[in-house]
Amino acid sequence: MGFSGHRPYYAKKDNDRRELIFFLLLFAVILTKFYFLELEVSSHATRNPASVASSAGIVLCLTVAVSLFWRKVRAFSALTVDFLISLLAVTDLLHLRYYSDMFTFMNIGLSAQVGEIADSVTALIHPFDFLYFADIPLFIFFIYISRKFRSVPFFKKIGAIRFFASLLLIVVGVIPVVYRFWSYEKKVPGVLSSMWDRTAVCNNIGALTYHLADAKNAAGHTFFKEKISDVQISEVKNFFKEKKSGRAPDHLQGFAKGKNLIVIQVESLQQFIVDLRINGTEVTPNLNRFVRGSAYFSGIYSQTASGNSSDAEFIVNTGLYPSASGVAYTRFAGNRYKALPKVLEDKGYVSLALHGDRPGFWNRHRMYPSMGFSRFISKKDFVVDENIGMGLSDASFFRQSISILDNTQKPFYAFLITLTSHYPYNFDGIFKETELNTSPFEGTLMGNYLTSMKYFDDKFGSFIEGLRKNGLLDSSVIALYGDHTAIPAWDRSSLEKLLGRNLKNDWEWKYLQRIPLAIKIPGHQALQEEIKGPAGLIDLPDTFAYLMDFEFRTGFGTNLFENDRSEPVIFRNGSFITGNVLVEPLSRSAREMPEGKVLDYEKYAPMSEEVKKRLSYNDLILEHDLVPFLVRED
Ligand code: GP9
Ligand code: MN
Repeated sequence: MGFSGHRPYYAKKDNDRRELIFFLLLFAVILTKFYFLELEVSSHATRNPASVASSAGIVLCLTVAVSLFWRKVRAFSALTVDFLISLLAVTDLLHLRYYSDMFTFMNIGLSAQVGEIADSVTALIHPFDFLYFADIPLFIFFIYISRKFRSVPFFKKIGAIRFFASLLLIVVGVIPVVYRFWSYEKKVPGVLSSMWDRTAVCNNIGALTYHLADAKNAAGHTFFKEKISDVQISEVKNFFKEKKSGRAPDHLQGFAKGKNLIVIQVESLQQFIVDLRINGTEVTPNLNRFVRGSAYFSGIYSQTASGNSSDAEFIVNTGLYPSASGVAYTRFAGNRYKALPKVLEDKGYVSLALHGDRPGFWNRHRMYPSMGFSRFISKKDFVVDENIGMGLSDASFFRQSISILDNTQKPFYAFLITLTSHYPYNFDGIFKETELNTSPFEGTLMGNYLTSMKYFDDKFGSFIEGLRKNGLLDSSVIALYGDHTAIPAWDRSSLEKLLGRNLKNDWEWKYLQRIPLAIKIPGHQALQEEIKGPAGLIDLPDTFAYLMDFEFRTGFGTNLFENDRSEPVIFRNGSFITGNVLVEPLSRSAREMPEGKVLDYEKYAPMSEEVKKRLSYNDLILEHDLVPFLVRED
């Protein structure tokens, strides 16, 4: 080769620069790829300096780390890293186009769904996407040409100075990443482990930092899982085998067999809304009428944890408690469930979920198939003719749902989740369409909440009318409930003012944290009295099983129509309600609700142990994917 034999003195320096240029280019190119990816996530990518620094920090660590590899494999390793990271970016692109969601390592292994997207890859990929890999042949060409015209090696041995300088650069790279993790978690606590909206996380902290957080979650859940013994599995299995159902009225048993099931989960519908009047006007006249024509349960407590809406959905469909940490929908979408949609599909039903948000929000696009829904009609499928707040307006959602249900094969199980009445309840369209004098709460969170409930009620009224017209009202069990509470503790005083009662103490406040549940049974008269006993959404699958005559074997709930219910309502933090007593084992307290009379905790200690046991069984089921074992006959 040209210069061998009499190497000029500057060749060594020249050589240094070529390798440096190579890694600098690699650094810049990777960052650029993610810059463009972030524009696909949102054309208004936030890109605050801390997020940009974090992305740069990650790429710096990667490039510097790979630059320390053995000289002979350095080029190959660097280009492999480049290829893999480009593949990650393109996978994100395809996910964004297909699910409106980022790719997550948590969903790796959901084979059926990987297959589903694989079929569509050719349809989703655009010719410009190949540009994400275009740098790789250019780098190869650069190395090839450089080697052709230089005798000195392109990649150098690592000396001590370079080694320590590289370590220093890695430290420099790590600092902004740690800072961004910390600052984002501080601003939105729990966001990185819950990941309820991956695109929003990505928009806030950058795609690379999102992937790092996601990889951390996936690794944590995969590698730090405790082993489970056969004895533990049998213990959990026995619990469900021995779970007894209490006596319930015979005339309701199987009364609604073969009917359609329509479950409506209403965003932020809190119990105090039912029959509420403000300035002489009923806030939710249609809901109140529906409640009067149904079995109405006024003692239902929200059992959701950090998964909010998705936890309510999870509880209602699986009969399991939410995840102890993180969110069941994002952590355990790969599990095998015998959930309501699956059980009903096995009985010849068609199960479909309808929701006006992006399919990827809360990982629904993954979780629904796992629970056995064969169809998910999301914002991607609805005609988005009206957008309010987070997605399709309830008006349009209900209107379109009517005709979808009309055209669905019978019997069906339809799970509808509303969206417009989402915190902070102040989306423009709500006010345009709703008349309600909320004085003296106009313009406040409470005033807006009442207006959004009135908005929901108007649209719900039209939905019920639509069902009546197409005959579905008389051929379907319709259950309606609120997913979780609406008024945050900081706004306690508004609720006190609205209801004219004192809510200063925790037990008074807790009593108000109820959500309504109404079940309309076709062909059956409404129950005369509301059912006031404490219960939870976890009891819904067993209740449907009783009314519609099917078996539901893997839920922790019990039938809500049982005569002498004594089951505790269990919350994810281990506290529970039994009768009218709120028990908090962590502080060893037992108090009557809502008056707050102190009771002897010791009396409730055995039940606290039972509650703890059930929650630990729940964790084992989720962590170790035990549902298939629970239903296996052996
Ligand atoms: C969005 C909606 C979110 O799809 O369900 O509700 P949230 O979990 O924030 O209450
Ligand atoms: Mn919600």
